[in-house]
Amino acid sequence: MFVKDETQFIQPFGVDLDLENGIMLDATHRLERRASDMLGYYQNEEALKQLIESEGDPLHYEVFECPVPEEYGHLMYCISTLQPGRIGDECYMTKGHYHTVLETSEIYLCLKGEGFMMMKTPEGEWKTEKMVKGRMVYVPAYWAHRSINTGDTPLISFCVYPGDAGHNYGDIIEDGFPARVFLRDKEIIIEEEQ
Ligand code: S6P
Ligand code: ZN
Repeated sequence: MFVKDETQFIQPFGVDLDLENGIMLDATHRLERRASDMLGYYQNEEALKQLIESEGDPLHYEVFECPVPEEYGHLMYCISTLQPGRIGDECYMTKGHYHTVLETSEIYLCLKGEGFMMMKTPEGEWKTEKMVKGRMVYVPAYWAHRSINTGDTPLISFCVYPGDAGHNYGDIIEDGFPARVFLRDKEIIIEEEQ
């Protein structure tokens, strides 16, 4: 048999995407992150708590996925839709993660909106790449990544990454990223952490 143990044999399939609204129509998994899931991530925790109280814990971002074996040889893919807004004056962002298998990369194709991909290595080197409709960002192996929405519409991306990559959030909760993105007087400011 030509099939190897570490990679299941599955049938080919197609998926319909609503590129305008950032929805994967046949998605079987929809992961939702609300404002309360972001406690501990923003500089101004008080502003986040106020938002949760005054607006009833609004949606922050969502990820649509289809089930593909999470193993070597397969490709995971998803649509990630990050709402626009500010916590204090810090732009809405995703939690951010390393891949559990550090030596795995990812492609983000921005379908709508604008913002940045913030990336960092375990050694503290960091980099931002502009995300805007039609631009693709290559997140290389070893780089943790977080999307940040600097616009006033949802930031929608299509992502593809190796099936066995996995997600490591713990290291980001502990160390954060070396820089944050703010919008002050309509100006985007990328500020390094002290
Ligand atoms: C997975 C990929 C995306 C993110 C999604 C949510 O490797 O990078 O699907 O999971 O954008 O972001 P986060 O930081 O909460 O995982
Ligand atoms: Zn990833």
